[in-house]
Amino acid sequence: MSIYPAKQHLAATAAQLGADAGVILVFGGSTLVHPDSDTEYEFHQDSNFFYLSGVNEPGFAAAYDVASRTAILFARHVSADEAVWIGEQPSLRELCATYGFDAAHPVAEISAVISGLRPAAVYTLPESAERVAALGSGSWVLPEAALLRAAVHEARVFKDDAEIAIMRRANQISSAAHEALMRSARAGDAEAALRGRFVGLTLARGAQYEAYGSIVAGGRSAAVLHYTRNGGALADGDVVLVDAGATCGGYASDITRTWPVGARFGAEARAIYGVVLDMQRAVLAACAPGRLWEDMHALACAEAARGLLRLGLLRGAADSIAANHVVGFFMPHGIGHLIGIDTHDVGGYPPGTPRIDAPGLRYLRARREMRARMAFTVEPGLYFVDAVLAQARATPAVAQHIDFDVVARYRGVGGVRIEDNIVITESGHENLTTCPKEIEAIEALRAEAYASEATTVA
Ligand SMILES: [Mn+2]
Repeated sequence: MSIYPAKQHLAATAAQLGADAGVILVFGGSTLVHPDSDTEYEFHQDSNFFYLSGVNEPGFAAAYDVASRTAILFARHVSADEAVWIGEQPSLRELCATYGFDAAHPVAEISAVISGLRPAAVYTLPESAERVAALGSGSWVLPEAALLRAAVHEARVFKDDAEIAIMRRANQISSAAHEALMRSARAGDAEAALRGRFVGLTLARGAQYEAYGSIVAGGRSAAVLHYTRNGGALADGDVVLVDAGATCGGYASDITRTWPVGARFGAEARAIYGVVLDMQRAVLAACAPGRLWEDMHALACAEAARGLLRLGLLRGAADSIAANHVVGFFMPHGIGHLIGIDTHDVGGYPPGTPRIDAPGLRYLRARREMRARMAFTVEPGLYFVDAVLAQARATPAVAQHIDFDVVARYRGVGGVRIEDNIVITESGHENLTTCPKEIEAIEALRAEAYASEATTVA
């Protein structure tokens, strides 16, 4: 595998910082142990540190001398005793080559190496501030840690070619696993078993771990947006919502597909699925540089209103439905979020950007103009959440637009979400997610699941 472009990320961060001198110095994460035990938590690197170093090991630090553009890695000390358990650490020379740094030293030498650079200032992140202050013992100029944090976040928003290639791979691996579930799951399967299959398939193809707790929600459970209990079983006649994505090479994927447990969608599920698919198509067609992310949310709501009016769940004038945020009671989340090293990636609300306080919109995780190299999820959904519908009923301006008798007929659908990951390009966007979402394609895969069952029985 090619070298992670950490040095370019250090330079991009320095550019965002607007400083032409000084040193960036940051510490990575350490291992954590369960209380009163010697069992370690699975190690997850600090995301900002990973971006700046490419190192996915505990106990490291990294520095960048802005003026000379020198990247310096500080390697943890592995004693002979520790090496028995975790293996030998590569030499400093090997670490330099592996991570693309100009120099490497043991962490014990940080203070001497940094002081030797006579830095005008030492920029660090809030998580590292205390340790950096202690190492400088009063002799270093330490600007507010929020400055570097804002610079790293902004640099992370724009993905370079190497990052896009990794994200494409994460999406391919996760998409293939979603497709495998569609072609194999059967009524009676435990939700947890589908999660296990997803994890097994993605790890087998080189993924590191789940990017987030997978959601496998059959029937009414899909009305719980973050249903990670996965404690039920798939029932014939239901749809199942699978929101699962693997992290590969440090980058998350976040994909949702919703499909029938039986071989075909029932009438109500098919109708709602069709509306959600139209919502996603409308948004994807508009994703391009210069467009505002909150306008994508409005576009999805307008398309949803059209579909729900056609089906009779809504009634009245489209402008009044929009003004009263009626669709927010069926899609109580935002249209999508930035994605990268973190599933909900940094930079959605640049400093000073307020949230919009309206149903659905208040959970929008990004408000900014789309620009090339930004990566987003596009995840429209429609849900029948009893508590939210009760709120709608109790709000006359909203209730006037809803036919609750018709809504009751759709309640069993639970919820439908379709989620893809995209990267904005100069002319539009690239969709990184490759698994099927058209109704015919999904039903063809579901038919395979039951065809193989027939074979097994015979
Ligand atoms: Mn998402």
